[in-house]
Amino acid sequence: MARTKIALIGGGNIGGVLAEQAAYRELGDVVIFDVVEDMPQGKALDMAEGAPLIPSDAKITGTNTYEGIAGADLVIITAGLARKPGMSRDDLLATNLKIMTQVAEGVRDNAPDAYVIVVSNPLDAMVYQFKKISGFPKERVVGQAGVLDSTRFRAFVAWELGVSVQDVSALVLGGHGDTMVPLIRYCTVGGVPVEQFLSREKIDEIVERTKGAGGEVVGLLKTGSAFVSPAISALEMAEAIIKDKKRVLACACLCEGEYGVDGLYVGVPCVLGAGGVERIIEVELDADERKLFDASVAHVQKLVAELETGS
Ligand code: TXD
Repeated sequence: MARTKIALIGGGNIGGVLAEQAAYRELGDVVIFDVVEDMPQGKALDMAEGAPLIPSDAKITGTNTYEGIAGADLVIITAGLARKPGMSRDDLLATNLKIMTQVAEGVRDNAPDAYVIVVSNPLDAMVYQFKKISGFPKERVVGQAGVLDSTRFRAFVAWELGVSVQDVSALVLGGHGDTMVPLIRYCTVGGVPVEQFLSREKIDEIVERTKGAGGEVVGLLKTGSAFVSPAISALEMAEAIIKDKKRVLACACLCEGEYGVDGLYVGVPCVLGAGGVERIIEVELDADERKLFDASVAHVQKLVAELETGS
């Protein structure tokens, strides 16, 4: 049986970590596509030469043509500009919209049966654009944001309590931006609600840090944005699909009625397995959570409206 073929569109910071981890964990054979000549080939060669030490028999190659991704089973898209200090994710819309349109055409024409995970920012608008241009069914097009926002929330809670990161579970819904909605009531430590461990003030501090976590890293790096944690987050989703794990993860899914949202990609919990987004889970939101979620959806709606007018 042939190994799963994983195509990475964009071989920059996130694409590089994705390639390394996907291949070294033997999730599948990996091909890196980028518009920069020779760069994906160089990264692939470097990783392939390290593979005997891991050891991994997965093949890693690089390409500058879409024919190179032909027949991919899974595609992860990180192509596009990343933030620099002072920029919001939304500032990337116009440039990344053009890039995403080209990418969607390339994937549609060369890997028509692929499952697709979009990572490029502004995430909720980019995954919407990919779906629109590719015409792929909604089960096969999903965006990565909630896994990253949730893992950041988990890390902050675990550090505060001095417990294993593994024992903290968290759920962050809504758009991937300042309006994201970390759900305090659904954050647990070893199954116990976090509110039994931390004061409201402390929790609020952690929520604010989670919302600004991407910006905090950008401010320190200065030359780009976070790339290890976003790559590992996307891989968590990729693995759920490849291994049919039916993981319950917060992902940007096309909502068609769920949560009262119609026709927009927003972060909601879903079951990810061999069928892609197999189902969206509707958790109960109280009045305050609902208000925050609706505000986040309104923000995504505004971005998508800008996208539709081509700005
Ligand atoms: O959680 C999330 N969703 C994210 C998303 C978390 C962090 C950063 N996130 C976004 O991912 C970020 O704002 C960017 O929009 C993407 C990629 O971030 P990365 O840090 O990997 O950016 P790089 O290092 O600049 O890499 C982008 C690559 C680079 O090699 C370009 O040459 C390439 O994209 N690129 C293209 N590839 C294919 N096709 C086209 N047209 C193209 N244009 C540029």
